[in-house]
Amino acid sequence: MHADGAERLSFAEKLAVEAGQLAKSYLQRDDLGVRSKGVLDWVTEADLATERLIRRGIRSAYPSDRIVGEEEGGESARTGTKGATWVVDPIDGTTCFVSGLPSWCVSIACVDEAGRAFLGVVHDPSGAETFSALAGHGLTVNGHRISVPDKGITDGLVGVGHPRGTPGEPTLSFLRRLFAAGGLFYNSGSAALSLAYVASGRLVGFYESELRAWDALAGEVLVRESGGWSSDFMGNGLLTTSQPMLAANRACVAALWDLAEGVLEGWSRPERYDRQ
Ligand code: 2AM
Ligand code: CA
Repeated sequence: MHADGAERLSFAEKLAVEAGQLAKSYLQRDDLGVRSKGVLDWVTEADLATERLIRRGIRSAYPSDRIVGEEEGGESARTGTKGATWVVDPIDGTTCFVSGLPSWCVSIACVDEAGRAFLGVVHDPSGAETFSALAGHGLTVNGHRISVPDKGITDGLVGVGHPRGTPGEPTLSFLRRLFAAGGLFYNSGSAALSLAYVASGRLVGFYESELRAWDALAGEVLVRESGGWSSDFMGNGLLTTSQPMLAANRACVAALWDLAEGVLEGWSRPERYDRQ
Protein backbone atom coordinates (compact mmCIF):
# COMPACT_ATOMS: atom_id res chain seq x y z
CA MET A 1 0.00 0.00 0.00
CA HIS A 2 1.12 3.54 -0.59
CA ALA A 3 2.37 5.56 2.35
CA ASP A 4 0.41 8.52 1.03
CA GLY A 5 -2.80 6.50 0.76
CA ALA A 6 -4.95 8.91 2.78
CA GLU A 7 -3.78 11.83 0.68
CA ARG A 8 -4.52 9.89 -2.50
CA LEU A 9 -7.98 9.03 -1.22
CA SER A 10 -8.95 12.62 -0.51
CA PHE A 11 -7.51 13.64 -3.89
CA ALA A 12 -9.59 10.94 -5.63
CA GLU A 13 -12.76 11.92 -3.75
CA LYS A 14 -12.44 15.56 -4.87
CA LEU A 15 -11.59 14.55 -8.42
CA ALA A 16 -14.59 12.21 -8.65
CA VAL A 17 -16.94 14.98 -7.45
CA GLU A 18 -15.47 17.43 -9.97
CA ALA A 19 -15.77 14.84 -12.75
CA GLY A 20 -19.37 14.14 -11.75
CA GLN A 21 -20.20 17.85 -11.97
CA LEU A 22 -18.79 18.02 -15.48
CA ALA A 23 -20.67 14.89 -16.62
CA LYS A 24 -23.89 16.21 -15.08
CA SER A 25 -23.47 19.51 -16.91
CA TYR A 26 -23.96 17.57 -20.16
CA LEU A 27 -27.41 16.51 -18.94
CA GLN A 28 -28.27 20.14 -18.37
CA ARG A 29 -26.83 21.18 -21.74
CA ASP A 30 -29.02 18.52 -23.27
CA ASP A 31 -32.03 20.65 -22.36
CA LEU A 32 -30.54 23.42 -24.46
CA GLY A 33 -30.53 21.24 -27.55
CA VAL A 34 -26.83 20.40 -27.69
CA ARG A 35 -27.90 16.82 -28.27
CA SER A 36 -28.91 17.69 -31.82
CA LYS A 37 -25.65 16.14 -32.99
CA GLY A 38 -27.08 12.76 -31.99
CA VAL A 39 -27.23 10.84 -28.76
CA LEU A 40 -24.08 8.86 -29.45
CA ASP A 41 -21.92 11.92 -30.16
CA TRP A 42 -23.31 13.66 -27.13
CA VAL A 43 -22.61 10.84 -24.72
CA THR A 44 -19.22 10.12 -26.25
CA GLU A 45 -18.35 13.77 -25.77
CA ALA A 46 -19.50 13.68 -22.14
CA ASP A 47 -17.53 10.48 -21.52
CA LEU A 48 -14.38 11.76 -23.19
CA ALA A 49 -14.45 15.20 -21.61
CA THR A 50 -14.98 13.69 -18.16
CA GLU A 51 -12.18 11.18 -18.60
CA ARG A 52 -9.87 13.96 -19.83
CA LEU A 53 -10.63 15.99 -16.70
CA ILE A 54 -9.75 12.99 -14.54
CA ARG A 55 -6.56 12.27 -16.49
CA ARG A 56 -5.44 15.90 -16.28
CA GLY A 57 -6.01 15.91 -12.52
CA ILE A 58 -4.04 12.72 -11.98
CA ARG A 59 -1.19 13.79 -14.28
CA SER A 60 -0.72 17.03 -12.44
CA ALA A 61 -0.90 15.51 -8.92
CA TYR A 62 0.87 12.19 -9.64
CA PRO A 63 2.89 12.69 -12.83
CA SER A 64 4.74 9.38 -12.66
CA ASP A 65 1.63 7.22 -12.14
CA ARG A 66 -0.03 5.32 -14.95
CA ILE A 67 -3.67 5.73 -15.98
CA VAL A 68 -6.05 3.20 -17.52
CA GLY A 69 -9.50 4.45 -18.48
CA GLU A 70 -12.61 3.21 -20.22
CA GLU A 71 -12.61 5.83 -22.95
CA GLU A 72 -8.98 6.26 -23.85
CA GLY A 73 -7.60 2.92 -22.70
CA GLY A 74 -4.03 3.01 -21.49
CA GLU A 75 -0.99 0.85 -21.26
CA SER A 76 -1.63 -2.87 -21.06
CA ALA A 77 -0.90 -2.64 -17.39
CA ARG A 78 0.54 -5.67 -15.65
CA THR A 79 1.53 -6.20 -12.10
CA GLY A 80 5.19 -5.81 -11.29
CA THR A 81 5.44 -2.46 -13.06
CA LYS A 82 6.73 0.54 -11.16
CA GLY A 83 4.45 3.09 -9.57
CA ALA A 84 0.72 3.14 -9.01
CA THR A 85 -1.89 2.73 -11.72
CA TRP A 86 -5.14 4.68 -11.65
CA VAL A 87 -8.09 2.88 -13.19
CA VAL A 88 -10.96 5.18 -14.08
CA ASP A 89 -14.44 5.05 -15.55
CA PRO A 90 -15.72 8.60 -16.18
CA ILE A 91 -19.35 7.49 -16.54
CA ASP A 92 -20.25 3.97 -15.48
CA GLY A 93 -23.83 3.23 -16.38
CA THR A 94 -23.75 5.10 -19.67
CA THR A 95 -27.08 3.72 -20.80
CA CYS A 96 -28.76 5.11 -17.67
CA PHE A 97 -27.00 8.44 -18.20
CA VAL A 98 -28.26 8.65 -21.78
CA SER A 99 -31.75 7.56 -20.78
CA GLY A 100 -32.15 10.17 -18.07
CA LEU A 101 -32.01 7.58 -15.29
CA PRO A 102 -30.14 8.56 -12.14
CA SER A 103 -27.95 5.46 -11.66
CA TRP A 104 -24.64 6.32 -13.19
CA CYS A 105 -21.41 7.20 -11.43
CA VAL A 106 -17.76 8.15 -11.63
CA SER A 107 -15.44 5.32 -10.59
CA ILE A 108 -11.80 5.80 -9.60
CA ALA A 109 -9.49 3.06 -8.30
CA CYS A 110 -5.78 2.89 -7.63
CA VAL A 111 -3.66 -0.26 -7.98
CA ASP A 112 -0.24 -0.66 -6.34
CA GLU A 113 2.93 -2.15 -7.83
CA ALA A 114 1.98 -5.61 -6.62
CA GLY A 115 -1.29 -5.37 -8.55
CA ARG A 116 -3.48 -4.86 -5.51
CA ALA A 117 -6.37 -2.40 -5.73
CA PHE A 118 -5.94 -0.35 -2.55
CA LEU A 119 -8.19 2.67 -3.09
CA GLY A 120 -11.71 2.95 -4.41
CA VAL A 121 -14.03 5.92 -4.91
CA VAL A 122 -17.48 5.72 -6.47
CA HIS A 123 -19.27 9.05 -6.75
CA ASP A 124 -22.97 9.20 -7.56
CA PRO A 125 -23.76 12.74 -8.76
CA SER A 126 -27.52 12.15 -8.86
CA GLY A 127 -27.73 11.08 -5.23
CA ALA A 128 -24.83 13.34 -4.14
CA GLU A 129 -23.12 10.38 -2.51
CA THR A 130 -19.44 9.51 -2.43
CA PHE A 131 -18.53 5.96 -1.43
CA SER A 132 -14.90 5.83 -0.52
CA ALA A 133 -12.41 3.33 0.89
CA LEU A 134 -8.71 2.82 1.46
CA ALA A 135 -7.44 -0.71 2.14
CA GLY A 136 -7.33 -1.33 5.86
CA HIS A 137 -9.27 1.81 6.77
CA GLY A 138 -12.92 0.90 6.25
CA LEU A 139 -15.70 2.36 4.16
CA THR A 140 -17.14 5.86 4.34
CA VAL A 141 -20.20 7.32 2.64
CA ASN A 142 -20.02 11.10 2.35
CA GLY A 143 -17.29 11.01 4.97
CA HIS A 144 -19.33 9.02 7.48
CA ARG A 145 -18.29 5.59 8.58
CA ILE A 146 -21.14 3.13 8.28
CA SER A 147 -21.65 -0.37 9.56
CA VAL A 148 -23.51 -2.80 7.40
CA PRO A 149 -25.85 -5.47 8.72
CA ASP A 150 -25.45 -8.93 7.19
CA LYS A 151 -28.63 -10.04 5.48
CA GLY A 152 -29.56 -13.28 3.74
CA ILE A 153 -30.48 -13.62 0.07
CA THR A 154 -34.21 -13.52 0.79
CA ASP A 155 -33.89 -10.48 3.08
CA GLY A 156 -32.88 -8.11 0.27
CA LEU A 157 -32.02 -7.77 -3.40
CA VAL A 158 -29.14 -9.21 -5.39
CA GLY A 159 -27.63 -6.88 -7.99
CA VAL A 160 -27.33 -8.64 -11.34
CA GLY A 161 -25.80 -6.90 -14.33
CA HIS A 162 -25.65 -8.16 -17.88
CA PRO A 163 -22.99 -6.85 -20.24
CA ARG A 164 -24.55 -5.51 -23.41
CA GLY A 165 -23.74 -7.45 -26.53
CA THR A 166 -22.93 -10.71 -24.77
CA PRO A 167 -24.97 -13.95 -24.94
CA GLY A 168 -27.85 -14.42 -22.48
CA GLU A 169 -25.91 -17.11 -20.69
CA PRO A 170 -24.51 -17.26 -18.06
CA THR A 171 -26.68 -14.47 -16.65
CA LEU A 172 -29.87 -16.46 -17.34
CA SER A 173 -28.58 -19.51 -15.48
CA PHE A 174 -27.66 -17.35 -12.53
CA LEU A 175 -31.12 -15.74 -12.51
CA ARG A 176 -32.88 -19.12 -12.72
CA ARG A 177 -30.93 -20.34 -9.72
CA LEU A 178 -31.53 -17.09 -7.85
CA PHE A 179 -35.30 -17.35 -8.36
CA ALA A 180 -35.25 -21.00 -7.27
CA ALA A 181 -33.53 -19.86 -4.06
CA GLY A 182 -36.31 -17.32 -3.45
CA GLY A 183 -34.12 -14.36 -4.41
CA LEU A 184 -34.91 -11.25 -6.45
CA PHE A 185 -32.64 -9.22 -8.68
CA TYR A 186 -31.95 -5.52 -9.05
CA ASN A 187 -30.18 -4.04 -12.04
CA SER A 188 -28.84 -0.56 -11.50
CA GLY A 189 -27.21 -0.45 -14.93
CA SER A 190 -23.90 0.49 -13.33
CA ALA A 191 -21.65 -2.22 -11.94
CA ALA A 192 -19.58 0.26 -9.94
CA LEU A 193 -22.68 1.71 -8.28
CA SER A 194 -24.10 -1.77 -7.59
CA LEU A 195 -20.88 -2.67 -5.80
CA ALA A 196 -21.11 0.54 -3.76
CA TYR A 197 -24.63 -0.58 -2.82
CA VAL A 198 -23.34 -3.97 -1.69
CA ALA A 199 -20.69 -2.22 0.39
CA SER A 200 -23.28 0.04 2.01
CA GLY A 201 -25.77 -2.79 2.64
CA ARG A 202 -28.44 -1.73 0.13
CA LEU A 203 -27.88 -4.85 -1.96
CA VAL A 204 -27.01 -8.21 -0.40
CA GLY A 205 -24.74 -9.11 -3.30
CA PHE A 206 -23.83 -8.50 -6.92
CA TYR A 207 -23.08 -10.72 -9.90
CA GLU A 208 -22.06 -9.93 -13.46
CA SER A 209 -20.51 -12.38 -15.90
CA GLU A 210 -18.13 -9.97 -17.56
CA LEU A 211 -16.65 -6.75 -16.34
CA ARG A 212 -13.67 -4.60 -17.21
CA ALA A 213 -11.24 -3.33 -14.60
CA TRP A 214 -12.72 0.18 -14.58
CA ASP A 215 -16.20 -1.21 -13.81
CA ALA A 216 -14.98 -3.44 -11.00
CA LEU A 217 -11.92 -2.29 -9.08
CA ALA A 218 -13.19 0.69 -7.09
CA GLY A 219 -16.29 -1.23 -6.01
CA GLU A 220 -14.19 -4.22 -5.05
CA VAL A 221 -12.22 -2.10 -2.57
CA LEU A 222 -15.47 -0.66 -1.17
CA VAL A 223 -16.96 -4.11 -0.61
CA ARG A 224 -13.85 -5.52 1.07
CA GLU A 225 -13.53 -2.49 3.32
CA SER A 226 -17.17 -2.78 4.36
CA GLY A 227 -16.36 -6.27 5.63
CA GLY A 228 -17.93 -8.05 2.67
CA TRP A 229 -16.38 -10.49 0.22
CA SER A 230 -15.43 -9.74 -3.35
CA SER A 231 -13.83 -11.73 -6.13
CA ASP A 232 -10.35 -10.54 -7.01
CA PHE A 233 -10.29 -8.85 -10.40
CA MET A 234 -6.51 -8.51 -10.33
CA GLY A 235 -6.02 -12.16 -9.38
CA ASN A 236 -4.47 -12.90 -12.76
CA GLY A 237 -2.27 -9.81 -12.61
CA LEU A 238 -3.90 -8.21 -15.65
CA LEU A 239 -5.92 -5.04 -15.95
CA THR A 240 -6.94 -5.46 -19.51
CA THR A 241 -8.99 -8.65 -19.58
CA SER A 242 -12.69 -9.10 -18.74
CA GLN A 243 -13.53 -11.01 -15.59
CA PRO A 244 -16.70 -12.29 -13.96
CA MET A 245 -17.51 -10.55 -10.70
CA LEU A 246 -19.18 -11.73 -7.53
CA ALA A 247 -19.46 -9.72 -4.34
CA ALA A 248 -21.63 -10.12 -1.27
CA ASN A 249 -22.03 -9.44 2.39
CA ARG A 250 -20.66 -12.15 4.67
CA ALA A 251 -24.03 -13.78 5.28
CA CYS A 252 -24.66 -14.26 1.56
CA VAL A 253 -21.35 -15.05 -0.03
CA ALA A 254 -21.44 -18.83 0.25
CA ALA A 255 -25.02 -19.07 -1.03
CA LEU A 256 -24.34 -16.73 -3.94
CA TRP A 257 -21.20 -18.63 -4.77
CA ASP A 258 -23.30 -21.77 -5.05
CA LEU A 259 -25.60 -19.99 -7.52
CA ALA A 260 -22.68 -18.79 -9.60
CA GLU A 261 -20.72 -22.03 -9.44
CA GLY A 262 -19.84 -23.38 -12.85
CA VAL A 263 -19.90 -19.87 -14.23
CA LEU A 264 -16.89 -18.84 -12.21
CA GLU A 265 -14.61 -21.68 -13.24
CA GLY A 266 -11.12 -21.74 -11.87
CA TRP A 267 -11.89 -19.64 -8.81
CA SER A 268 -11.28 -21.02 -5.38
CA ARG A 269 -14.35 -21.28 -3.27
CA PRO A 270 -14.53 -18.59 -0.58
CA GLU A 271 -14.62 -19.72 3.01
CA ARG A 272 -18.00 -19.67 4.64
CA TYR A 273 -18.29 -16.40 6.44
CA ASP A 274 -20.27 -17.41 9.46
CA ARG A 275 -20.10 -14.68 12.03
CA GLN A 276 -19.35 -15.75 15.58
P1 2AM B 1 -20.76 1.15 -18.97
O1 2AM B 1 -22.08 1.64 -18.56
O2 2AM B 1 -19.65 2.10 -18.64
O3 2AM B 1 -20.73 0.64 -20.37
C1 2AM B 1 -23.74 -3.01 -16.81
O4 2AM B 1 -23.91 -4.19 -17.39
C2 2AM B 1 -22.29 -2.77 -16.43
O5 2AM B 1 -21.39 -3.47 -17.29
C3 2AM B 1 -21.91 -1.35 -16.55
O6 2AM B 1 -20.98 -1.12 -15.54
C4 2AM B 1 -21.34 -1.20 -17.94
O7 2AM B 1 -20.42 -0.16 -18.07
C5 2AM B 1 -20.67 -2.53 -18.09
N1 2AM B 1 -20.72 -3.07 -19.44
C6 2AM B 1 -21.61 -2.82 -20.40
N2 2AM B 1 -21.36 -3.56 -21.49
C7 2AM B 1 -20.25 -4.30 -21.21
C8 2AM B 1 -19.49 -5.28 -21.93
N3 2AM B 1 -19.83 -5.66 -23.15
N4 2AM B 1 -18.40 -5.84 -21.30
C9 2AM B 1 -18.09 -5.47 -20.03
N5 2AM B 1 -18.78 -4.56 -19.31
C10 2AM B 1 -19.84 -3.99 -19.88
CA1 CA C 1 -18.16 1.08 -17.27
